Amino acid sequence: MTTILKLGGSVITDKDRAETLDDAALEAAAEAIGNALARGQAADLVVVHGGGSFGHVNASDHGVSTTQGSHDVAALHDIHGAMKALNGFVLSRLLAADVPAVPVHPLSAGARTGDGSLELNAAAVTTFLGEGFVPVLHGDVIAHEGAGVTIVSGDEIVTDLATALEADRIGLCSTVPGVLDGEDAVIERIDDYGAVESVLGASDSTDVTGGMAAKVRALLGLEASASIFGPEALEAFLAGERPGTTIG
Ligand code: IP8
Repeated sequence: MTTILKLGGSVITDKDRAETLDDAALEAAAEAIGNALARGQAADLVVVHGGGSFGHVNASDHGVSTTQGSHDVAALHDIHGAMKALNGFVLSRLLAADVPAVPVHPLSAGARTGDGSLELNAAAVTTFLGEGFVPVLHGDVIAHEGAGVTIVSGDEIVTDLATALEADRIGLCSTVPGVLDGEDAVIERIDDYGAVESVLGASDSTDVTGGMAAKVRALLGLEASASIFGPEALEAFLAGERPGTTIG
């Protein structure tokens, strides 16, 4: 049973203050994961995290997005360095919670072809899983044929890995308790993008990879259904429940 869990960048960082962790939230998430593993839940777990206040500002300063590339090696190191720094914090909190976490940096594990398709080599992830580790990936810069480097978001990594690993469960831990309707109530189930398009707004901080609408659209394309939920529901998700909004 393979589970892919995305920890949203806005959950684990203070999205409005440059390169600032939300350490309490990160530690709580790490503890929830550690507790689940100790109880024998979420056996084959892959963690992916977003950037939040790390990476996005660097990317936007250098004019790099998922489609707009750069050949500037300094830009590459600046963006990757910010994401690697955040990944280091995530790993340290997971290790402190007894999670056997290992980094897998997308920069060195894949590329985009000329048409922008992502080709991620999942060999390290599957082998780490088989050997009992918890691979931890993140949004990153990635080589892009004809464009230098572009951004790959954590969400894109989640959807790509979900297919490659034939994941059974996909969870996106976000700051909100699910996808919200016009009255801020959690929508229990989404099967069709058109039905919710009008209530899905854009993200309000600097986010070069695009908010809730993009998440829902990508998750609807997957074989397995996915859950979007808030940090308070992380333990429930890892225990096998479907908190928040179920997509697809
Ligand atoms: O927060 C972004 O990852 P995301 C990674 O999952 C960047 O969109 C900007 C380098």
